[in-house]
Amino acid sequence: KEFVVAVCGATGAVGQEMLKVLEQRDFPYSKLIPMASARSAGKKVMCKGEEHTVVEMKEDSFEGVDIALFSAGGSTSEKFAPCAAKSGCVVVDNSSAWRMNDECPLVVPEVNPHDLDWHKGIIANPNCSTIQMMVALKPIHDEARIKRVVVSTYQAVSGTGQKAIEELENQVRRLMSGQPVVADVYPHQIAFNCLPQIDVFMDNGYTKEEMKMVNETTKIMGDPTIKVTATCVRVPVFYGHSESVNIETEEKLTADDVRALLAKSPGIIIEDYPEKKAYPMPINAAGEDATYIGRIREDETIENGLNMWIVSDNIRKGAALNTIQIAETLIERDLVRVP
Ligand code: A2P
Ligand code: 11C
Repeated sequence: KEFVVAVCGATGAVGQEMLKVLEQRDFPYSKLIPMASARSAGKKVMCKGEEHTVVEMKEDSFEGVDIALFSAGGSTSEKFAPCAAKSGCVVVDNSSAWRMNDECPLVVPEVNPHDLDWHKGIIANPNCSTIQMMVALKPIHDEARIKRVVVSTYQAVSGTGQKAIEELENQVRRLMSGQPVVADVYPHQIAFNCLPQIDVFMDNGYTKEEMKMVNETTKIMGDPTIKVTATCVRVPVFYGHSESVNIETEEKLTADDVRALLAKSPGIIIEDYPEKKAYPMPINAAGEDATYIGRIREDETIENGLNMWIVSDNIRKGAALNTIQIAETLIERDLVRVP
């Protein structure tokens, strides 16, 4: 069977990557409808060698659409996803709007595909930094029960969207030619800098991005007892989020145990050869599908502790690819319908 598929936010950083992933995986659509704001109506996008015209997303745009892949920002999803679901279209939403809603499964297909079984029309795609950490942590949790996670992230500007990619490019160019820089998307210069703020600050002193990692982890793992604390940092990298993760487990796992376990787990490539100076780096993960894991070590300061370094392309596994893998899993499980 083939499906009518809408890509909502088709002109954005993630939407453009969704079109690439649909093509690369030969996703079974009979019709593709790229949607964006009125600003982009009439623009052309390509998929599977065919040109498609972008249409303005409106409340009645979803009649006859089977699957809508949303990446057009939180407020747009809040407004349009319910309209889509009401007209019988299954929404896979990449924004943060629906993630913690009890009616919406929050899914990483390698981790909790079974949660798709109870969807009611809107399925949420987790935050990019959460997704790659889940791919790495799930096999360890199943084997040794994770008690606590301490994570620090090094996140690429593409996570913010197309305008932020351009801002880093422009700032680098201006600085290299001795001109003053303008910060518009970010509160400070991002070129040659690190910003320990991603998204807005909350009352508890953490940022919203940090709290997404905390809250989304327990929902995806289906285990409220896992404790997570996070520090999220924006770095001047275009594509690929990196994470330093410290894990405390109930049972003992050696570094060799973890390497063997993760090497046979889905979606993971181990790159851990210190003698060859080989470890995951965003420049190598960019454009790839896997989550790369290296620097696996036992934490010598506690009884059952591990350290590792996790890198993945935030636009692919962190967004477009995971969204499309969710849609593929819906098809496999015969769940492309709104109950
Ligand atoms: P547009 O290009 O017409 O503004 P990014 O995350 O890279 O900034 O991309 C955001 C995506 O979401 C773009 O495709 C953008 O379309 C789309 N978008 C933003 N606001 C709306 C809206 N109100 N209705 C439909 N699409 C929207
Ligand atoms: C970033 N993780 O890198 C964010 C982008 O909740 O979907 C994704 C924001 C979200 O800036």
